[in-house]
Amino acid sequence: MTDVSQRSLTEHACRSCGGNKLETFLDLGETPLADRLLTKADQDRPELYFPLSVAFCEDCSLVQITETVDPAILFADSYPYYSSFSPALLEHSRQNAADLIQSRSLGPDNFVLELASNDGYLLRNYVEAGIPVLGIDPADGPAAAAEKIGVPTRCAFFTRDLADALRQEGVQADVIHANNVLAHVADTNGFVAAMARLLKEDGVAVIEVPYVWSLTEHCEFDTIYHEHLCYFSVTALDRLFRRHGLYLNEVKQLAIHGGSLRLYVEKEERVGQSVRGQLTYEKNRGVDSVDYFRGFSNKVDVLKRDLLALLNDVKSKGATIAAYGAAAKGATLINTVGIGRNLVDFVVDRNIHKHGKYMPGQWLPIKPVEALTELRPDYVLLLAWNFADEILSQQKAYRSLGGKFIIPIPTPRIV
Ligand code: DWN
Ligand code: ZN
Repeated sequence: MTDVSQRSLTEHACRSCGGNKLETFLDLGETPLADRLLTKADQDRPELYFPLSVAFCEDCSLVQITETVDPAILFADSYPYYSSFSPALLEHSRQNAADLIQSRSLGPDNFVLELASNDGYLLRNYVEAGIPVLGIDPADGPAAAAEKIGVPTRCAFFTRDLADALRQEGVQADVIHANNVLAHVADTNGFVAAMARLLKEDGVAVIEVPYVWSLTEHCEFDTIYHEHLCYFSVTALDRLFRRHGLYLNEVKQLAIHGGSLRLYVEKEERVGQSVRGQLTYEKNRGVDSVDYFRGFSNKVDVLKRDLLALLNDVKSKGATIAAYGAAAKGATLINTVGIGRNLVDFVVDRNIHKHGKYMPGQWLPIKPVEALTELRPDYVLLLAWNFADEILSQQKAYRSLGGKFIIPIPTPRIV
């Protein structure tokens, strides 16, 4: 056990249990906001940087960043993330909805609510099945896109007050979806309590979150950024839900986003083997203790060093390098490793809302994907490595011309 004086305890209170025994185990320095893409207008004003440190709570096992950036800065105007630009994610969501429609015999008398419904990528499947829905999302662009495809959407942050107002309106949901949002909310307990307010007694909340075990095991440190306040284990989730009279009864491990959990949370306690087994799995590996996380910082340093060495090596031999995926994780990677225009000439992305903008911190220009076959860089650093299969297959033409991809995570390699 490290001497207490050497432990970097923070003055922050735990986002879940309020405890004060938080030990910082990874410090990524000060970084820009990962999803705040830059425009030419930003060239004349300083970019916002914030500390990016990760701590472990000894009381409830929650892994969390210590800084809370105002959500109005993170998510409101010009939030660039649109879920529908990923065919893999659309299929993943379609299957999720189809399974629930079938397993719970959902129909026109039922109601499905989604928190952080983005551009309607998931709820569209219920609308097509004739099932009443409501989406809630604070980003005006994606919310407007959802309405355009017939998904009723409230453009707002999901809070206790909004839940109370919706309950007054009679909103009670058979299914509540909340994908990649629980980790994003500053008021973690308020969000869970608000969800409980709108869930029918026999309803189910189906929640997807990135899995902290995947993050540490595959060194996915680039998925750490200011939008992601929490990094969940089953152990920490179980305690969080119980605090609000909810029970994590089933869990599925998913490959999406580098390794996620799909949680089935209900008001009746009937914890199944999938949860009991994962709790035991985590306990046996020490995921519920800070010792397990203490070695992670060294793993990150080795990956950063190896990636920079690989990029410098190909560059020193006269090669040209671009990048694929103007992803939030890509912003963390380029800014914590130090990948600037000295190494990478531009980034491509399918999301048209990102074209003509620049990557945070490094001002790498973002272009349409066609730039790869037009400008033919020798190498492409795959910032959206979590979609490697889909993107490598999509980029057969570039690769057939001799183009090579550099995949940075979990170990830097050329394919
Ligand atoms: O929690 C979050 C995760 C789940 O998604 C949000 N904070 C925002 C977002 O994070 P991200 O930007 O790192 O996620 P993605 O979805 O991994 O980003 C992939 C990027 O690559 C997007 O900009 C879309 C783009 N893309 C592409 O250009 N061609 C994606 C695919 C699949 C493609 O074929
Ligand atoms: Zn805690």
